[in-house]
This record gives sequence, structure tokens and C-alpha cells, in this order.
Amino acid sequence: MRSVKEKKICVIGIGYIGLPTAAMYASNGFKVVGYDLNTKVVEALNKGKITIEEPYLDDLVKHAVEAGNLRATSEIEPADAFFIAVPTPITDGHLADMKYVEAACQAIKSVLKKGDIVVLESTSPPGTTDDLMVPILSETGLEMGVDVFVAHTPERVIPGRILIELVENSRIIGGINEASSEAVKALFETFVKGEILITDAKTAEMCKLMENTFRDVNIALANELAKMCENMGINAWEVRALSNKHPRVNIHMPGPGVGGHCIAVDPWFIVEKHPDLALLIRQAREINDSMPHHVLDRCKVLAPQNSKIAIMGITYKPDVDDMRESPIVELVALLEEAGYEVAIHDPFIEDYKGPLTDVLQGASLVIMAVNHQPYKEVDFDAMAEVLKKPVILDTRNFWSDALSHDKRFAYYCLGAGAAV
Ligand code: SAJ
Repeated sequence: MRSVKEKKICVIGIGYIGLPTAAMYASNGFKVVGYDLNTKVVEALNKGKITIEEPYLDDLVKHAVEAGNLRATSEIEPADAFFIAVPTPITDGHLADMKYVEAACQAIKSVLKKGDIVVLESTSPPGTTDDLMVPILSETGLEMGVDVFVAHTPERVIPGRILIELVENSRIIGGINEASSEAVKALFETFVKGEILITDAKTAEMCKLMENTFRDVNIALANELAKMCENMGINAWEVRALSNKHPRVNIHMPGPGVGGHCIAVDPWFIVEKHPDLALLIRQAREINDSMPHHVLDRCKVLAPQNSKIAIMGITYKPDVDDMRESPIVELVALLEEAGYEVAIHDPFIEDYKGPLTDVLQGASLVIMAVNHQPYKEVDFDAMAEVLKKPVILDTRNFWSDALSHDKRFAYYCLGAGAAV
């Protein structure tokens, strides 16, 4: 019998999830081809290079390409297993835009054969596998679940730890039938060390959405706490630290908003399906979306009109090079609209890597926007010297130990002490 590793794998979409997935299978001995319409990504991968920042991914890709196990193409080709890892964005009206998943299915359809496996990894509204994928793939005349095995396997990795979590996390496999789940399980078992959990496609889709919704709702609760504490003149971070001593309480961190392609997006897929039921979920989204506006309101109190504001960090979260849905990008736009001159620094983004002192020079307010690790080492003496006014708004409670008693700075923290 053919070993599972003799299967040729095609990963559709070689981005944040597709590329690590492709590299993982390739380094486990599979022959893998990455399919992407972006020729820049294809050319880079064929040279053994990566176009995203993720710890250890460059080495893994380089070795897999050199070993002849990984390459990329813009022309779809036959394979034994297809993994769809394309974006599933939302429209301005908060509706799921499924055109990339649909295009991926159309591409697969043109080369699909008996015995193939098709796996949807992209986060999708409940029903996508059964109601969108299966009808398209069935146009081949092949019987889904019998001739071709189809499943949704939500990815659950977190940027910055993708290669570790791809191996260690438990994985849900939601097949359109048992045979489909078992076929995908055999692939996962070649490298996944976490538990493999089998269910149906719609349940798997809903699990993924609820995981991120759980986090969004909890972050919204923390953000609501922050606003209330500012009103009361108490410190939300202290409330959080003390409350979290309770063995069954885990208050999340307030912040300037929720970014990334997942948590800020996925709850809308549920709201779209259940507009009359998903009330808390919608409200949480709205609270989190209000945070850049809330930070703007605090800036208006702290920084004179038309003055310069320096922003430290622009990515959606610390220590990654990812700006997708970053609430800081929105904050910058709001500040500029309000007439401020905004200067941005970010050690992880090429355009904003310049000297920090240049960015801080002449600013009336510094916003600690993203708690990147390198900012722990920042030279506060140099900062105090170049600022026009030594005022700091820390949206992450990142510098409170270093600065709350430092007489050179007027230090303010989101969730505390707004009574200025
Ligand atoms: N954030 C807060 N307060 C917190 C935690 C996070 O404001 O207490 C903000 C962050 O600053 C960031 C956003 O939320 O802007 C999301 O960051 P994150 O690190 O919590 O999550 P993501 O989006 O990078 O990854 C999530 C993960 N999901 C969960 O933790 C439930 C990951 O496992 C998923 O694979 C990923 O979404 C995804 O692909 O869906």
C-alpha cells in the first residue's frame, strides 16, 4: 500500500497560514507545491525565500526548497491533497467575502480526480464546506465523501508561534462524512502531536468562530472595564490583577482595539448568520471597534491642537510584522483627521524602522501603542530630551513600572486616571 507521505500536496494560498503549512508537510517528507496568483510570492518561494516574518520559517522553507520537497506555482496542477488557506475577508458591511475560497474551489475542480482530499483551512462562515465547496467540487461528476474526501480543519495557530503550534496544538477535523475525516487524519498524524478531534464540517466551522469570539467578547469586557475605571478614577489594571487572583476569573487586557485578521473579523461571520441572536457578539465587536476613538478622545485632552504626536508601534500586536486590521492604523487616521501631525515608529515594519529619536523629536505626546519587546529597553533619558512635552499615553500598561513615578514624565495609562 502507498505510504501517506507519497501523496503530493498542493497548498492554495501561500501566505501567513499556507506557507508554514506547506513548509511543515515538505519538511516531513511530502512533495509539496504552493499555488498562489501572486507571482512575487511564487518567485520568492522558488528561491527559498519567504515574504512574511515568522520565527524559524525562513530556515524551514530554505531547507525544504533545497531538498526539492517544496516549490511554488501560479498554474494549478494535479495533486493528491489540496489545502485551501486563502483569505476570507469581510466587506465594509461586515459580510463574509468568500470569493477567494470560491476561486480556490474552481481551480481545484479543474484538476480534481478520484481519491483526492480537499481541506478548507480558511476561517469561514458555518455552512461553507457543505454549501459552497461541495456543490462546486461536485460539478466534476465525482461523488464527494466517496470519490473525494472533503473537510474543514480550522487552523488555530498564533502568529509568532506558528511552527510550534502547528505541531503541538490539538486539531479539529470536520469532515463531510467519516471517510473524509479519516483521510485527513492520516495526513495530520504525520506531524501533529496534539489531540486530533473529529466532528462534522459545520461544527468545526462554528468551533473556530467561537474560539475567536470568546476572546473578542472577553477583550470587550476588559475594554468596558477600562472606560468605567477612567470614569471612576481607579485603575483597571489593578482591578484586573486583583480580580484575576480568583481561581476562576481571567479578565483579559484592555487596549487600543482588537486587530489581526481573525479576532476582529470572525465574530462578524456569526452575526451575519444570526443577526437576531448574536447580540452580545455584535456588541463586543462594537465596543472593541470603539477603542481607537476612545484613545483619540484621551489624546485630545493630553495634546494641544495641531501638535505632533509620536506613535510607538503600528502592528496589530507585539513582536510581529503584521499590520492587518491594526487598530493603530485606524488611530493614526483619526489623529490626522483631527489635525495632529503623526509620526510613527515600529521596529518590525520596514517603513517605520528609522531612529526613534527622529520620530519623537518635537512631539507633544507619545502614545505607547504596541508593547513590542524592544520597547522595554527604550532610552527614557533620550526620550525626555527630544520631546517638546514629556507626556506619555500608555495604551498597554507597558511602562507603568518604569514611568509612573518618574518625575520627568506626565505618565497616563489607558484604563486609569483620565480625570485630567
Ligand atoms: N488583545 C487585547 N487584549 C487581550 C488580548 C489581545 O486587546 O487581552 C488584542 C491584541 O492586541 C490584538 C488582538 O487582540 O490586537 C488579537 O491578538 P491575539 O494575540 O489575541 O490573537 P491573534 O489574532 O493573533 O490570533 C488568534 C488566536 N485565537 C485565539 O487565541 C482564540 C489564534 O489561536 C488563532 O489561530 C488566530 O486568531 C486565527 O487564525 O484565527
